[in-house]
Order: sequence, then C-alpha cells, then structure tokens
Amino acid sequence: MSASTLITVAPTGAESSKQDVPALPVTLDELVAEAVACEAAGASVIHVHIRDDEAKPTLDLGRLTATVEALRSNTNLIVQLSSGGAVTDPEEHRLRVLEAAPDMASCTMGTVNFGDDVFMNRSAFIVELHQRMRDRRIVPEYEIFDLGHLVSLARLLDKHGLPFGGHVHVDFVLGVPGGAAADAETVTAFADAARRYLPADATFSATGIGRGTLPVMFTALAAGGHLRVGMEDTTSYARRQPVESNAQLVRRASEAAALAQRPAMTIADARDLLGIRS
Ligand code: KMH
Ligand code: ZN
Repeated sequence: MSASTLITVAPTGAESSKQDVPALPVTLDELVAEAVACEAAGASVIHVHIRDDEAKPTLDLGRLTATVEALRSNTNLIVQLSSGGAVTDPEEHRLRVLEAAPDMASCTMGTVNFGDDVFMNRSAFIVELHQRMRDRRIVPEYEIFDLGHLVSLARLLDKHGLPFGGHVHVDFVLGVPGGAAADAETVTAFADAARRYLPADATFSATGIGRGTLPVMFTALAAGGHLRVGMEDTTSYARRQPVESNAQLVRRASEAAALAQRPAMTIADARDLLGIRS
C-alpha cells in the first residue's frame, strides 16, 4: 500500500452549468486561481475540462494549449486533460486534445450510459487514444465507469502494451446514472478486480459522484487507493451546503488522508509513481 495518497482535483467537468453552480471555475483566470489553491491544499494532479466564452464545454485546441501553459507557469501540478470532453464531442476532437501536450490525459475504457445520454467509447477509438498518447509521451489515466472497463483495460494492455511511463493508473468514476454505484462495496469489488486483472504495481484512485462522495473516499483510503475530488463530481459539501470551492474539497481529502495515516502525496512523488518525466 502506498504510504501517501495521490489527490487529483477535477475542478470543472462538462456537465454542470455556471448558472446552477456559481462557484464552478469556467474562465482561465478562475481555473488558475482554483489550481493554485488546490495545490496548496494537497492536490498533485489536475483533471481539466475547459469552457468557452459562454461557459459551455469546449475542446478548442488553442484554449486547451493556453490552459496547459497557464497551469504550468502558475503551479507545479501534473496537468491531465480530459479526452472525454462532453458526451456530444466527436472522436476527432477528443483525439486532438493530445496536441495540447499535457502531462497526462484521461482514457475512458468503454461506452457507458450517461443519464439520458451515451458516453461513447468504441474499442478502436480507445486503441487509437492509447497509442497516440504513447507516441506523444503522455501518461494516461484510464477511467473506469463499470467493471467490464477493467477487463477491457487488461485486454488493451495485453494486445497493445503498457502506456508511456510504464505504469498503469486507473480512476474509478462511480455514481454516473448508467454506470457502477458510488458505494463502499463497489470500491472494494473494483479494487479486487484491479488486483486480479491489472499489473501488480497498478494503482487506482476513486471518486464518487454526489452523495457517494464520502463513502467512496473513505473506502478508497482504507483499500489503499488514491483520491479524486472536485466540482466535476461533487457540488454539495454536505446536506443543503453547496461546495464553496474546489480547494474546500481538496482540504477535506487531505485531512481524511492524514487521518488514514497516508497523507497527501507530494507532486514529486506523484510524478515518480505515475511515470511522468519532468
Ligand atoms: N464528461 C464525461 C462525458 C473524462 O473526463 O475523461 C466524460 C468524462 C470523462 O468526464
Ligand atoms: Zn472528466
């Protein structure tokens, strides 16, 4: 078990609107300010979705490149761009995200119902993403929304080899309506499956959407996993108490990790763990 806890912050996502969630960082300035505060609170990775001038999700390459540069010049965080985007984004736009040269990018391991929508991830698309990331020396974080996605990842690694950096890190995204549940039993079952199917040194983080946030966080810590927190997944801090900022969620995760005797990982250790070359 890792002696410390990797904390990833996912500050924005593609699903919530600024009208519904006024604290959501949607401009570059808001994102950078949140990133600085989250780094100070113990985050080492930032999972990034960006918005356009109307605060709508976008995969505009110029904006993504400027975002990577701004995060690099204002923080030491490991910058992970979402290649998932929004459910409406076409595959070629999602592949083009890699041209913004992040340290990491997400790679979702299968199609999943997403509320009334479908988050489409064809096998051929996943292989293309995995290979292009390796060619561009980008470290993937494999997103696991359901148990079969772990089995698909094992098959991908078997047929197409390890990712750039040689380390396999997955993130259990639990509680999407259409995917696996955000509860303690699911974290435990997925952690067991990861041990069974993935390389022995593979690591996992977990995030629970909405009400599943706390059970998933505490179970992931107990099971030796790492944490993802942020307003992409969680917009209520407690009952009838909206989240004030992403740093508030990172602070809570850091406190929980310290209580579990696995304090927040330094960014240098996170780079070593994930196989990210500076
Ligand atoms: N917004 C979801 C459709 C990712 O970032 O890679 C996809 C998602 C996963 O959030
Ligand atoms: Zn995302």
